Amino acid sequence: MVQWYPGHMAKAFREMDEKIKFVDLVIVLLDARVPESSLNPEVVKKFQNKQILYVLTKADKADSEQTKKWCKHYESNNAIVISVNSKDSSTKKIVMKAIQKVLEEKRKKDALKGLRPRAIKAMVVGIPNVGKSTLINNLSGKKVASVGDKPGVTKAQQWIKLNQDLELLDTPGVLWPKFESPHVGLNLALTGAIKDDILRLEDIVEYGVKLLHELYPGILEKRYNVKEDFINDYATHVAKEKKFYANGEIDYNRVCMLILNDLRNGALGNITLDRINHE
Ligand SMILES: Nc1nc2c(ncn2[C@@H]2O[C@H](COP(=O)(O)OP(=O)(O)OP(=O)(O)O)[C@@H](O)[C@H]2O)c(=O)[nH]1
Ligand SMILES: [Mg+2]
Repeated sequence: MVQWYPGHMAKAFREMDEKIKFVDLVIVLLDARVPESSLNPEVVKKFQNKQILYVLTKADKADSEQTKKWCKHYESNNAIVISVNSKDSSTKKIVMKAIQKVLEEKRKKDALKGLRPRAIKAMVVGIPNVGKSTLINNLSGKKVASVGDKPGVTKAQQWIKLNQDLELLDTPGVLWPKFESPHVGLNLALTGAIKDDILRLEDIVEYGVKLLHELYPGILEKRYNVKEDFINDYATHVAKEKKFYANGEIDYNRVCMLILNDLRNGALGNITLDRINHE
């Protein structure tokens, strides 16, 4: 049994309940490269009565055409959606404006009731490694939360007071117990939300190679300087080109790590692995 939903994640998910009543807004982060696979259905359910801002992160690594389509898709369900590079200096302004937009209605209602505006409390949630802590650091202008390029960096909730008007709650990344399809798990493994020792490296890469071949024909061939039959025998081709052999045998592990890292760090170009099927 594949175990991507360990006990500490279930606990982190439950701990969100204790904060729900204190927050005005939930900021749900999705990975722009997998905007559907990274949407946790349990999170959607948990926060269905809350004001939500959706932020597609890592847009700088995603296919911009697809990002536009995904934003439109989620907006058509009346959601407020933005896409950002959480590491970019222009992002703070975009996020702050979107937060105001989400809370506009509530503010008007409060004003009519004669209530004075209070500090906004927002909970930042999303799958592991999606960039929650990075975004919080960007908004605060200094390193207040630990970040790292692996899932499971944030271990506990942490309130971060940005100023008199806004407080953010950083939370540990959570997945959900049962994926709708194996593709979801593989997409999340490819983009780095699931720890690398959970699924077989070769299975992840084999799936990734097939998918990239279908969605972006030619990008793998171009990157690895190979032409024929890449899809059926990618390991042989890459090993030959890169001289990845150990004791005269193909070093599969090295081949797979190269492709996986190239995909994750953007060396293959801007890619989005989820497609909207019903346009
Ligand atoms: N290119 C790019 N990298 C990003 C972006 N946002 C985050 N990252 C990188 O993604 C990695 C994970 O970022 P974190 O902020 O630690 O992610 P997290 O969601 O807090 O992860 P957990 O605490 O493990 O749940 C880091 O290497 C960040 O530099 C983005 O918008 N663009
Ligand atoms: Mg974190």
